[in-house]
Amino acid sequence: MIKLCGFALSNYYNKVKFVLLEYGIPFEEVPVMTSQEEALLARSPLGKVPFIQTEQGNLCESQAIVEYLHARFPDKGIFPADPWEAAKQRELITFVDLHLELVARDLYKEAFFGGKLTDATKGRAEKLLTRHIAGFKRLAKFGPFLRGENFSVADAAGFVSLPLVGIATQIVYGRDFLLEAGVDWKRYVKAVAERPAAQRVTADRKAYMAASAPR
Ligand SMILES: N[C@@H](CCC(=O)N[C@@H](CS)C(=O)NCC(=O)O)C(=O)O
Repeated sequence: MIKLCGFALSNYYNKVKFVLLEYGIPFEEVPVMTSQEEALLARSPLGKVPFIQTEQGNLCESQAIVEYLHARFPDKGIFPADPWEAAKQRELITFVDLHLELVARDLYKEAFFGGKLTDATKGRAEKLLTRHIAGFKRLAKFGPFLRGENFSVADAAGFVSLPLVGIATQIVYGRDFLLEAGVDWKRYVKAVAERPAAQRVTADRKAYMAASAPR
């Protein structure tokens, strides 16, 4: 059985977990923390999570994992058969993961971990996010899902990462860049949260946070 390694606070871990749950693929969760220790680097070359353990070896990078799951379990329909629709879903995932979340990630040190960012870092992130959010808004349908009326695998990425972009910008700049640009991620997250897979991901994340909170 596939082993999903990481922890329930990680958005990329939760993206893969959401896909596994949503498409009914059996898996086991194995708690692994990020680190730069050789033992982990041998399994996940950057010491990041998530990675999966399969009969053939370890595989990291959430999107590579999702693509592997799609190829290994073709009857689960993670991506649709129509090449255009499948590509549009991949396009959205790239926007969420690369153009939004990865840029907002530079803000997490100050937003979530008590650190301080330089004005240069804040300025760079603001410039990029402003452009990338405008692009994302042109692409995503929010009808209520990213591709329109129907849930798609792109929503696994949107659900776990859009809140981080909104919350991090709100904390660092005092303005939620997504809401400000007219991307109502709160309404979107509510719609996706009706799915049992999303509910499980959220419940496990909350339980993880409660268990690791200082007493
Ligand atoms: N591109 C990677 C990103 C994974 C990632 O950034 N994971 C975070 C946790 S959410 C991590 O492991 N951070 C530790 C580090 O950067 O060393 C993916 O899609 O899986």
